[in-house]
Amino acid sequence: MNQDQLKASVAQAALQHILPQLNSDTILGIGTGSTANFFIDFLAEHKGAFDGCVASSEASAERLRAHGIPVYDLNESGTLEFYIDGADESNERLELIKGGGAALTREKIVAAASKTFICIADESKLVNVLGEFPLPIEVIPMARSYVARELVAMGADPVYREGVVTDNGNIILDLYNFQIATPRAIETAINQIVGVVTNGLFANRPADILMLATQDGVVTKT
Ligand code: ABF
Repeated sequence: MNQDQLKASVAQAALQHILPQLNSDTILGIGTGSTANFFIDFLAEHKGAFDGCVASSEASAERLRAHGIPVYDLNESGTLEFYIDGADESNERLELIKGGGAALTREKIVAAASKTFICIADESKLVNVLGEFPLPIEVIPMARSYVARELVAMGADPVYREGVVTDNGNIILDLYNFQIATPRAIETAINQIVGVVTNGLFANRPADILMLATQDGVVTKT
């Protein structure tokens, strides 16, 4: 299987996992990215089986609406039963780096508001130590240089993602050359820098279930 086929297979497996637990009141949290897109497209075939979705990005909201799936504001939905989303990296503790698609803040909010976070990815995303993938940080635009200096002082190499404005009107700094041996502590420390909206480490609230597509089938880790 190529990478797209792997992504489609894990999206289908996640759908089969949640389908028996859906009812007409269920509102799902839906993430962003190519794996989440496969999930949205498969989910559309079952749109009578649940109420609707909260999306972690404008792009996913549009894709859901195009399938005729109702999209709710998180403020009107209450706690979500499941959040299904991809990741850029995961370790064995299901701590993640997310935000390669610049939707990290909304993703983190939807994850926080969900009972069960199911992360779907192909096996290339599983690593021993997080940080090979550059860690995204969403920053208030006027704080960009200040935050970058603070991150350099932490030993990282921040790079401004040119031309990208998040759905919240902010900018992204990507941290290169930054091995993350203690994800929970580093997530908390970066969030303490004034001007940081959030960072792409999902360690204090990791995934609950990681479904990984391999050439031999989908492996589920909890
Ligand atoms: C999102 O999608 C992000 O947090 C992450 O950046 C990305 C993973 O992308 P893909 O599924 O396209 O590999 O959930």
